[in-house]
Amino acid sequence: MIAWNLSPVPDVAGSQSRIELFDTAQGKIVELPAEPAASLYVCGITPYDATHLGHASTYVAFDLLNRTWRDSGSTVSYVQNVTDVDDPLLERATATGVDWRELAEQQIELFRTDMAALNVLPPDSYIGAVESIDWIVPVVETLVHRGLAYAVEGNATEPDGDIYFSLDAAAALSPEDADRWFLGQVSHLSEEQMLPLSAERGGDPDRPGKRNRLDPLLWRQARHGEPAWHGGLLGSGRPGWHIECAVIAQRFLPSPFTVQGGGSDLVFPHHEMSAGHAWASSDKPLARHYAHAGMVGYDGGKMSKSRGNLVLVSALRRDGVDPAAIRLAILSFHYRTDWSWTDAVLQQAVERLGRWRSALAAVTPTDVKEVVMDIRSAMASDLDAPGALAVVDGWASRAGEHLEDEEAADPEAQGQLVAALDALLGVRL
Ligand code: 5CA
Ligand code: ZN
Repeated sequence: MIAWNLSPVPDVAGSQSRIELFDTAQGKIVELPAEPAASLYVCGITPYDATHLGHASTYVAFDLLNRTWRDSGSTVSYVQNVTDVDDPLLERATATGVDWRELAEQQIELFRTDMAALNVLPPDSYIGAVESIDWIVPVVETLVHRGLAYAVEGNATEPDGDIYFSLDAAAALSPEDADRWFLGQVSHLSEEQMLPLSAERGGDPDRPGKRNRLDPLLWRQARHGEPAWHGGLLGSGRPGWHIECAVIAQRFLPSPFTVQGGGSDLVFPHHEMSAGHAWASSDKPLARHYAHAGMVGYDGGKMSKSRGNLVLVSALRRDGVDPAAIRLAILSFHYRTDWSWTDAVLQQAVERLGRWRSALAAVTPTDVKEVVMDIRSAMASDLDAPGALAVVDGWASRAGEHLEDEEAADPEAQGQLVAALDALLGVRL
């Protein structure tokens, strides 16, 4: 599907060097490989309640990685999916009496306009689950042929033939291979810790007939009233969630690609299982590194539709909030922390943006050099956006003192600073 449009990233003199990022799978900060071509997959929306501040914050976090990488001289191949058919979307469509395709289309369009407004660079490939089904089916067939997936018998309510991934069979593959996949590779959770998370996040640990309670669904047979597609030997149905991302990522990016990203709610089971599917179907690791953004709540609690406290980017924009201020509010928290959206957070961002804009009148070429150098070093250090904002704050307060006695503005320096803040932080002054 089409992504969204954004004007090109402005040029900034000089460049970033080594980039450090926290890798969830390794449990520590690592130096990213200094390669000319980096690759990034970020898990996209399930389009039924887009775009709340939590979504926005996760995409802004990986946009910072994208921008920091580009600033280091790498090209970045960026892929994002859209889970445009899945249980929660179908449930919401039924509950609201809207066709599921129409609901998805509306929400995807809203997401595109929100992302463009927040100055989030678009992915090179923006791929829906529905358009991937023809690529997913042969991969699941391969897993069945290799004895790494199996069909479960039905019962009074469920049909025969739902296909599950065998975690135990996959974990036994190539034990001597240093790159091999094992359960817990990404999350480091124990199976006791995994079970409740699996139930909470789309899994079905209590389904009878599964070989391991944590085995995830690969292919769901057609049910009455649900959309279904031809599945070759698998029968008519639709794909499970984790296989969608594994197949899309492997189709559009190298194996392994550099960074798999998403919110921390995806560490388990989603990224754990996608990594297992990729390994079991291709003998190649999915990604070199796994990075996760913290969860955003509202006023100290969870942000959720059922609590009626979703803060939507589109609603803020409708109220006249400058999208640059929304982005600055997000950047005021380190991407790995869990934080809460409040009116005060937004107010502080609006004021900060105002201070920066006024200070532009007194910017000098030396200021630009220093600010750019210090932003670069903050961003290279695990995307320390709050550190970068502190750098700009420092300049703005010094510049503020000189506003009165400044003879004439320096339009060239102004242009350079505006370009740098846009290119490096995605903030448009
Ligand atoms: N379609 C799947 C991924 S394949 C999905 O999780 N969709 S989603 O719409 O629920 O979330 C989209 C992205 O936003 C995911 O990366 C998710 O981790 C992230 N996300 C969801 N809720 C929050 C939140 N409250 N705070 C931060 N990030 C969030
Ligand atoms: Zn995903």
